Amino acid sequence: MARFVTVAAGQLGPIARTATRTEVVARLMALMREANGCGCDLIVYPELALTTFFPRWYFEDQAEIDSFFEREMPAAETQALFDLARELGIGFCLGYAELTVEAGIVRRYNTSILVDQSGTITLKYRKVHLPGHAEHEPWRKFQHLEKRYFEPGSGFDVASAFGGVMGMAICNDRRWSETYRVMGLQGVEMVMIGYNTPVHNPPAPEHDDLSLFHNHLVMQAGAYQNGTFVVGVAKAGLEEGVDHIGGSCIIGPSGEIIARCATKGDEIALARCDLDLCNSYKRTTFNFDVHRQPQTYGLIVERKGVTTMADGAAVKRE
Ligand code: CDV
Repeated sequence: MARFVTVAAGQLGPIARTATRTEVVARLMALMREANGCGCDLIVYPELALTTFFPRWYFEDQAEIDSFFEREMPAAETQALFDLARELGIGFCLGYAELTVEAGIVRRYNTSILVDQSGTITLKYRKVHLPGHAEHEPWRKFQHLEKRYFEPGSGFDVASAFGGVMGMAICNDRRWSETYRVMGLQGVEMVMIGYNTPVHNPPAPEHDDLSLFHNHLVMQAGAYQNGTFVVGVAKAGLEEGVDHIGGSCIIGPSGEIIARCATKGDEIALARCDLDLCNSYKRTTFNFDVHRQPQTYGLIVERKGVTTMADGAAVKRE
């Protein structure tokens, strides 16, 4: 029996700093209703989908920083989204800033959850690759303080849900081949990735014109090389003076984009994904059991940065 998942990329346009959770959740619910009306089983929302992208600002007041975080999921303002999902029988993937207390220590993560059609959280993922910087860098047009406001998560788990093997990653994770391969080794069939990507890259403005190209390049490569669907979903448009790419899309295991958003506002793009299409890639070109040579890949986990050989001696590249 074929395993179809009809999935929507639930792209958001900008969220103002003054927007309340209730206002944002109303927008998420409108997209959910639209996706449900189109027969979707699942809708994927962006990274940090409940607030503006706050790491663009340097804050000193911890209470102000914490105002962007969720202490509970669902909480009073987000309960309505869970209720609607249960009522409609649709699942969702949602990114948010998570504040939790572990053994008496406050932890802050950039998190995504996968919620099934009964409104139950089936998988939680905490962003591993946190981009940007930890200190205030006033020379930038805007900050990217994820390394200050979050700590990294610890793994790329997958879950059996929606009739397949589902995984998540968040924004910068999508640029790292390790992200997809760790899930590929667990048989992932659909990777859901929310993102907030400014068009302008302050340390490398020469990349600005390539932002959309790089967005699709990495997700299409990750999909093909692991025989999986990838759903990439933007918070797009001009948010608090910073322009963010759109380009939300659904990619098949062939690496081809099979659906994509056309605007930089609230919009869904959807595809009926036959998860069994993954098998053709997983059993042939990317049959890991047959073709991988893990005994030659040791450096990938042993070494973090680049060491080059200069004059026969190992030299660490700064
Ligand atoms: N939210 C992100 O992780 N954004 C990064 C930017 C800073 C480059 C990204 O990889 O899209």
